[in-house]
Parts: sequence; structure tokens; C-alpha cells
Amino acid sequence: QAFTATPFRLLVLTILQNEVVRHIETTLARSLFNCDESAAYAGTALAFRDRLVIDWNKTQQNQTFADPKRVYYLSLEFLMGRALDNAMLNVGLKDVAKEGVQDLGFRMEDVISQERDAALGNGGLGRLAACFLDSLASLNYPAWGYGLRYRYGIFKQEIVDGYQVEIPDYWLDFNPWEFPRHDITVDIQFYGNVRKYQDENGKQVSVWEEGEIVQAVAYDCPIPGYQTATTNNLRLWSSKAASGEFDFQKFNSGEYESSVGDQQRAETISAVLYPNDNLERGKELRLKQQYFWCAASLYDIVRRFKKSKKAWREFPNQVAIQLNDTHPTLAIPELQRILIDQEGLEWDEAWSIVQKTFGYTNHTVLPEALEKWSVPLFQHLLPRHLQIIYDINMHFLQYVERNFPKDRDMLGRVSIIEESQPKMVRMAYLALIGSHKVNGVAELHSDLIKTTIFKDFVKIYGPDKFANVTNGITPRRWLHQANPRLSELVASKLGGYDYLKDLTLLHKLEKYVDDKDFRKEFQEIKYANKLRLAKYIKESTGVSVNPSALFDIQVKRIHEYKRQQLNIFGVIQRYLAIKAMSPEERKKLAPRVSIFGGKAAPGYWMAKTIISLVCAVGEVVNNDKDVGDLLKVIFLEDYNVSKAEIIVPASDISEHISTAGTEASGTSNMKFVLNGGLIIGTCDGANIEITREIGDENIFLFGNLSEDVEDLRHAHVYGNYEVNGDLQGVFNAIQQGKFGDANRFSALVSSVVEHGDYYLVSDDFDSYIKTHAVIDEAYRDQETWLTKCITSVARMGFFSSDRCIDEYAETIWNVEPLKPKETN
Ligand code: 26Y
Repeated sequence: QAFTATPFRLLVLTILQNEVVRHIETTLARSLFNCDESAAYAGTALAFRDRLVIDWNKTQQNQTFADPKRVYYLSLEFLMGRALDNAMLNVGLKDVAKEGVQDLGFRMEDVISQERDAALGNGGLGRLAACFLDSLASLNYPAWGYGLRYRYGIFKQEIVDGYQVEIPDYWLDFNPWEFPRHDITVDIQFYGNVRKYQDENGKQVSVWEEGEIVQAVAYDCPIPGYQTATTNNLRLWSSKAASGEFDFQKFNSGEYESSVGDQQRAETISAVLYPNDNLERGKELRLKQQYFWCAASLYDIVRRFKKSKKAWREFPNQVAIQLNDTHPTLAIPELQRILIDQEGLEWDEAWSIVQKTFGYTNHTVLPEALEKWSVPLFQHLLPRHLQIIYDINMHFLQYVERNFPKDRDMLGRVSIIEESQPKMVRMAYLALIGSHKVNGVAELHSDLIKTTIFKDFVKIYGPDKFANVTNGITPRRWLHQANPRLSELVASKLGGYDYLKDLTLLHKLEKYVDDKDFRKEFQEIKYANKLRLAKYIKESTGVSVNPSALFDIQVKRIHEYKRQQLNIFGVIQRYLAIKAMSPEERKKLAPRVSIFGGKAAPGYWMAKTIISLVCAVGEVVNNDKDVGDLLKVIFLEDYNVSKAEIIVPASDISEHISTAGTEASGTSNMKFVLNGGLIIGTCDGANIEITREIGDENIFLFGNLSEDVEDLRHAHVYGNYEVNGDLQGVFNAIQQGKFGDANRFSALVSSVVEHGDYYLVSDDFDSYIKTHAVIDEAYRDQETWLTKCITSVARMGFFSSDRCIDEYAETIWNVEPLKPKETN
């Protein structure tokens, strides 16, 4: 807004343009005459980066000087997506830059789309971490993210002949958003053994000796806040051989290949993101990644604390560390080790510091996602940490024994060590015991963890150790950037963009719900977004879809618990119904486009089978002349953050249909509604709170409730269960080969009819189909539909990640914002 005055604006434009050109000509050493979109991107990115860096340095200086309590968010995943658009928004010169690149002959949209996604994450947990960083900076919290700098992020997905194929994502070719800090390194030890001795005062001392050393090198990424100078730091660790050189002796004696072996082995640690989402595999390299990153981060945090020369008991008053699920749990025994082995603190004093420092967020109750590591592996890789874990466990079990002398079984149930063959370390228990607060990510989920996986711990510690912080999303990326026209429309009614900092202001939109012009504009924007997606679908799949059709979207990781199979069975049912209709009946039906997207973990065969069924159904339906526009089935390849920014604003309906009690929260449900789409969903995760906020007349809920899931599963296994007629019809069609070789899909059918239907697809199928019929009917009445959409947007204020971060700050971290210094 400051740049409306023409002469000043012109000046800024000229300056910015000069900077872009200078970067193209000097930093990139390219001539302006052969400047293409990628060079225009690089020049623009570098020009904005220069501005970010200034605020970044000031923020770090300001934090060093004020030395406030800081938050450290430890996450193995940060699914950041693209940075340029966000940088422009936060620096505040996007309009000027747009004009600037236009002068150079480019469209800003094309320039922005040159950037590769930073895809250092799988799904919800990683994207949540990215939204949190955005909110932390925007709210001026002194905060750091710590993660791993994977050379390969989440793989790229290609669909070849209807099957998923994985392509490595080497994303670091040109990344202007990271700064290597070759001077910030930490040596990380693995393997070796522990020697115990008595020091001169007769005190037992343990030293962890020998083994091997790998070096961690810091790479820093600036995280700008919105409309504030605060620019925080995301520090990602990269691994390399400790010497930094290969073995010269071997090299000189001609063993060229093995001379670089150590180096390669060291670099393997940060080479690749594990592509499993909610599935634990117990691989040694993954445990190495976890320790490497936890140890480097803690060393850094402790080093920063020590600069202040405060007493150790002040540590929890200066440092809050949040564990993003159990992946960073090793930070707990690592801090205890530093305090007792290196700093000489007594066990109890050290442990009290540890517990006050950590908070643990649980993101799942699925048993297959709970991390356990085998004791022999631990013993081999981290011998001292295993001892410390045993000691933590001993102290803990003694406490339990004292307080629950009558419940002998309890000890076995809550022990950090599972007495299996081999013995296993239960990371979730260690995380819980080592933290002062444990939180779930939506109300239902936070309740469920207290009655299922952590039931005994509620008895032991009392309910106050447990909290709920319902997830949120950043409105900057998920409204303003993804849907600029809707954002502008909202701003025009709310008198500016303040709502991007306080999303609850959206409620003021409700008074425009009957405003004719507003409604028209809102509807036009949705249509334009659908047109944009239709264009993208045409380009990427070759299929033409009718932008006036109802767009029904399910995009997320492919997982049986998320039930894409229920969706595609429903689509088949719709197809069969259309085929059976008379031409008159067909005329009455609202055209639909069913859109799927998402990656399957490479080793998750069922998930890959679901993808192939979606593709096979699309192949048949999209080429069936009887069907025409009435139904199209699309699988969008390589779903990621930047594609979500195109897909999310274009939905009429999105699907959040997990088996009740399995989806901890979900966050895309929030994104879709914030962008004026409605939801079909189960009573699960944050769907429940979304319903509470927007009203149950504005959401299409169906299916069984979480409290009934156990009984239903039991009935499948022990009762005679019959698959109902419609679903049987779907299975028949598949088995008759209507979508190609039936054998390819038989596992999907037999999981329902023979293997106990664990995800309750058959139990929910009927109400799912009926609810889709209700949606068809509702969509026919466009005016009422529009009212639902607008009302929902107006009531989504609660789901900002800003609200969420303020809750963490107050109830878990006890940290305050640090206002940036006013400078001119
Ligand atoms: C391999 C392993 C141990 C593992 C790797 C990734 C386990 C879990 C995950 C990822 C979990 C995840 O993304 N969970 C999701 O977190 C979101 C943010 O809280 C929730 O909205 C979503 O419901 C939940 O599935």
C-alpha cells in the first residue's frame, strides 16, 4: 500500500529491476539477451533473498542481544514447497516485482513456477512443520527449526501404464534459499563402547569411546514472517566424512575407489528422506539419521545456551524443545548424556532439566506407525544411550512400583523396554516420560491417545500432562498465495488484509452472505479456479473435463486408513448407475469430475494397487461414450505442495473419509474449506471441530463413529458378515474384468470380503453412497450451495496456524514474542 505514490513506486521498481538484472548478469553470468524463465526466476529470487538476508541478520542479532527463551522445533520433515512467492509477500514488493519481470518479458506466474518444491517431507506432519515456521516468524517468536538436509527429498511420482513409478528428487541443483555454513560443524559419534571408571572423588564416570565420527555441517534457510521484520532460521544438517577428505594413504596406494568409501558412507546419512508415511520399518540408517540430527541440533542449542553463562537450572527457562512426533526422541537421552557425562550434573538434577525442556507432539495412533528400535541395534550404534535409556526406565519403573504397588502388570505394560524377542525400545514411551507435556493434534485424537496408547500414563502422571492443540494452516500460503482473487475479494470487504494476521476477522464476511455482488464474485472466482485446474488436467493427463461439473477431490498420501479405495468403489458404483440409466435420467444427473492425487510409499503394495485401480477406472470411464461429461476420473501425478496450491482452490467437494479414529487431524480439510469448498467426511480428526465451527448444515458427514469401530471390527472377524448389494455390484464389476485384468485388483476386494475389512469400507459404503446422492441434490441448488460455501469460509478463523502456535507458546513452551527492533 505504501507504493501507490507513483514516483516512489517507480523508484523502487527501478531499483528492484536493476538488482534482478545485476544478479542475472553477474551472479549467474548470463547475458540479458538469452535470459529465459529460469534465469528470470534466479535473478528475482536472488534480489529478494538479498532483502531477506538483511532482516535475517538483524533478527539473529536482536535475539542474541535480548537472549529470550527460544523455541526449537525438531522435525525430520519440513515440507516447505516453493519460497519465492512467500518471500515476495513477506518482503512486500510482489506487485512491483510483477511489473519488473513483465518489463523483462515474463509473466510472474511462469517465473514463480520455475522453482522446484523443497519437498523434505511426506505429508501432513511435514507440511504442519512448514506452516508452524511461517506462523512462528509472523508472530515474532524467537524460534528455530532443526532438520536434515536431504540430498533427495520425497521421490517424484510418475504414472506409467497406470502404475506408480518413483523417480529420485535431486532438488539441490540451484537453491538460492540455503546458506552453507562451513564454519558451523559438529562431530557426531557412532558405535564404539562405554568405559566406566571412578574419578578422583570416587564418582562413577562413563566415557563413550572409539567408534566412528561423522561431521554435521549446518545449512541455514531464512524463514520470513508476514508483515514483520522477524526472519527466523531453519537449520538443516548435512553429513560428511569427519576429515572432510578422502583417505590419502589409500588414494596414493592406488585404491581410488575405497579411498572415497568413508566419505560416501558418511554422506549417506543425509542422502535421502525415508518415503514412509505412518509406517515404521526399523532400518539402521534411519536410526543413524535420527541420532545424527538430534545430536547436532542439541550441541548447537547447548552451545548457544552456554554463551549466556547462566546456571544449568536456567536451561528450561531459556530453551523449549518440541519433538515433532517420536522421530527426535533421541534428543532426550542425548541431553541427559551431555548433562551427566560431559557437564558433571547429578542424575536427578539433569533429569529434571530434561523433562522441563521437552514437549512431545503425537501425530498418530496407528500401531504400525509407532516407532520401536531393537535393543541389539541400539547397543551396537549408541551404546551409551542405551545405558541411559535403561537408567531412565529403572527410575521410572521404581516410581510406578511405589505408586501402584498392586498393579504388577502395569510395569510390563509401561516399560520403555518391550520384553519381546529381540527386546525393543518404545520411543513413544520414552518421549512421553522425558517431556513435561504431550499433545495430540485435534480434540478427538487428543482424547483417543489418553484412552488407548497412553492410558496407563494418564493414571501415572495424571491428566494434566496431556493437552490438545488442534492443528492449523497458514492463511498466507493457503489463502492469499494459492487463491489471490479470493484473498483480494475478502480484503475488499474487510477493509484490508489484516485478516491474514488474525484469521478470526473472517467472521465479518457473514454479513455479505446475501450480498448479490459479493456472491457473484465469489462464484466467479471458484469457477476461474476450476478453469485453471481443468487446464492443468488437460495439460498433464490429456483429459478434457467440464469446468461446470462438480469437482470432487481427494488428494493426500495413499493409505488404506484414508480409504481412497472407498472413494474409487463409490466412483465405480456411480459409473454402473449411469450405465443403467435411461437417457432422461442421465440428463438429470449433475456432471462430476472425481480427482485423485497422492503418493504411495514405494514398498506399500496395497496403496500402489489403489492407484492402479483409480487409473484403470479412469481409462474405462473417460472413454465411455455413454458417460460423456457425466463422470470423469482423474489421477493427478506427483501431488505436492505447489500442485496443492492449484488443486485446493478448485474443489466443490473434497474427501476426508478415513475410518473413524484413524486420522489424527488432517489439515487439507482446513485448506479446502478456507478456499470455499465443502467437505464429505467421517467424524474423525479435525472434521469434528470444523463441523462445530461451520455448522453441521455446511458439511456432509457420514459413516460409523470411532467408539463403534472396535465392535464392528470384531463382528467382521467373528460374525457372518455379508457385503451389501451395491458394494457387491462394484466387486462383481471388478471381478468380471470391466477395468482390465481382475487379478490386479483382487487384493482390494479380498481385504474387504475375506480379511476382516479392517478399515470398515463395507460398513460405511452405504452411507457414503447416500451422502454423495445428497451432495448431487444439494449441488443442483447452486444458491444454497453458495451460501454454504461462503458461510463456511467466514467461520474458518479458528484454523489458522497462528492460533495454534499461540496455544503452544502459552500452554507448552512458555515463550513470548520478541518484537523486531525498529530500524530505518
Ligand atoms: C516412518 C515413521 C515412523 C513415520 C513417518 C512419517 C511415522 C509417521 C509419519 C507421518 C505422520 C503424519 O504425517 N501424520 C499426520 O500428521 C498430521 C499433522 O498433525 C495430521 O494432520 C494427520 O492426521 C496425520 O496423519
